[in-house]
Amino acid sequence: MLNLKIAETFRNLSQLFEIRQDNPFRTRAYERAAQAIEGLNEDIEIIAQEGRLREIPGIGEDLERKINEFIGTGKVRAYEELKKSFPDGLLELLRVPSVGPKTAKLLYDELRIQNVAGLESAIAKGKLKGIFGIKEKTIENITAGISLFKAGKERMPLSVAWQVAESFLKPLQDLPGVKKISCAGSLRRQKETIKDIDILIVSEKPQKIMHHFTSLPQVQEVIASGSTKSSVRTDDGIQVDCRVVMEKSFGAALLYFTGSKNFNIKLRQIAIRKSLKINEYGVFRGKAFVAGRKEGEIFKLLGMEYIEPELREDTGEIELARKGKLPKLITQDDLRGDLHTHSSWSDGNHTIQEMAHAAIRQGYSYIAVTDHSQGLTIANGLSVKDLLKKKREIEKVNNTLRRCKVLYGTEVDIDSQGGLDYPDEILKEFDIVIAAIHSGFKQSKEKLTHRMLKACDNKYVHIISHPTGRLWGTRNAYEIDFDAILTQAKDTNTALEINSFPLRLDLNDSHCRRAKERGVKLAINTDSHSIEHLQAARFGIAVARRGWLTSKDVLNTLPLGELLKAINK
Ligand code: DGT
Ligand code: CA
Repeated sequence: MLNLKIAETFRNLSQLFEIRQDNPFRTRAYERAAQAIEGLNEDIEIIAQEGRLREIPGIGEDLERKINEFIGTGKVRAYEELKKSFPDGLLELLRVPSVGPKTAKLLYDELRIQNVAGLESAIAKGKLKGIFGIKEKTIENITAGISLFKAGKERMPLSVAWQVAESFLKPLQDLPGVKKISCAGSLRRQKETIKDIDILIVSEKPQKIMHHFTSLPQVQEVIASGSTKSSVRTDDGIQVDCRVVMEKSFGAALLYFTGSKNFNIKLRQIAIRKSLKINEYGVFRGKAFVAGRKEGEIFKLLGMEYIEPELREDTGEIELARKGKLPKLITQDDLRGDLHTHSSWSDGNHTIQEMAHAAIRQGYSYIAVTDHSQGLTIANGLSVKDLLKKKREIEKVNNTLRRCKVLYGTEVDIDSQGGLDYPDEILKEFDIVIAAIHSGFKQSKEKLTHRMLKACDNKYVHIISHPTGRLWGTRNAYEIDFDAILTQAKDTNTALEINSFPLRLDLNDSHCRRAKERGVKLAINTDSHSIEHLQAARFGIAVARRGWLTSKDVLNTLPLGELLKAINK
């Protein structure tokens, strides 16, 4: 899929324009196009083939031509030309959080810093100190940004890993001779970040499969190629390992290569106690093969229930499986609606009606359109006057719908003191209110916690959205006293959100588990700014499953009537 590459090209163009102090409208248009393309859940080449590029928000004639040029030639000439007038490492430098185009230009003009390595060494030598426009705090932020940047290079987010994995799984599964195919490793466990991708195949013609695998067009480098195992690197630098196994060993191999390592070790110890030996080929008693075809038969032989991949971390699941007491994990089919989305009333790309129809296609029976509140002008927050108009539009749309209801909602901003951006008499008019912090992330832990506790305390607030503010590769979670928040959420009947947006995934799996233990409800929302984003619910579901959640722990698995009752208790 070229989606991410095209988005990256447009983002780079936008940033180079900004450094050059080009027309700000053009600069923003490229950034907006990059965001829209990143958010697509469809292969952009297919959209182009079907002549639908202009339907992507922000794509006009010029960008349509550039996308087609990239699909045809692998490049955008205007970008290649522009790049030549800047040092090579400059774009890498711009990937560092806290280094925007202005800082990058300053660093280059003053110190001739051209890449991340140069920046690191300049900071170490104290060279940034005293440069006009760079404060002590800026240096601290850049230093933290460098470590985020480096961590982001080592592991990719789950959503990116799935895109890459699918670009391998799809062509391979259709090959004659492929009997079974599955991903394994951290991807199958749906961890939030993935180092490399593991694929397992059952086939009687391993060499043919290996040949196809290593010859796929996205493969840039073959790291190792054997008769049943090969490793390649894609043009994005991502490693993919593929193994072909025999059908009778498929379950054992899947179990072994899914891991986690700690889980495997514990399982092996249990096997030994039962005088069994377990490895990637099967389960053996002495030399006799006793099981291996399916994971299920191996778990049974070890005296335990089937353990879902997301639980396999050796954090208590094995013990529960032996007692037959594992939780029945939530699935995507359990979701009945989305409680956090944006429409074109604030900063979303689609109308309320379009969002509602997308929700119906997703099989939902409700969707809350929770546009931003008035103070968030950067996201086109709604004034009180606009709210009335929006409410009327929702009523109109609801009159045309039978199977789905649009809920009148807001994502109200929590201000720097914990106050809310609409007064209570406005808040009480909404069907659903979610509250979130959008600024002042650098406040102390006490202050941030206080803001959130205060927001929970407002009786009109139903959900706290993206509670830790983490943005993958860009911003670490801010510090909060999560235990205090759980107590307050429980006392005030406030739910906490799992924001499924791929670069947030906030709360994370361990937060979910703690919330569940304390009886705090969660809501799995997408924060959609476009109809395509609704499908990101699968990533929130992944977090919820890793956090041991069942459908009972999640608010938006309830039918509408029960949901409204539950939030207004
Ligand atoms: P990653 O790639 O860092 O995101 O995480 P994984 O879990 O995919 O790790 P990876 O790719 O190194 O290995 C895949 C699975 O293979 C791992 O989850 C468990 C199994 N495995 C790897 N090395 C060992 C080992 O030394 N001992 C045992 N028992 N299992 C291992
Ligand atoms: Ca792996």
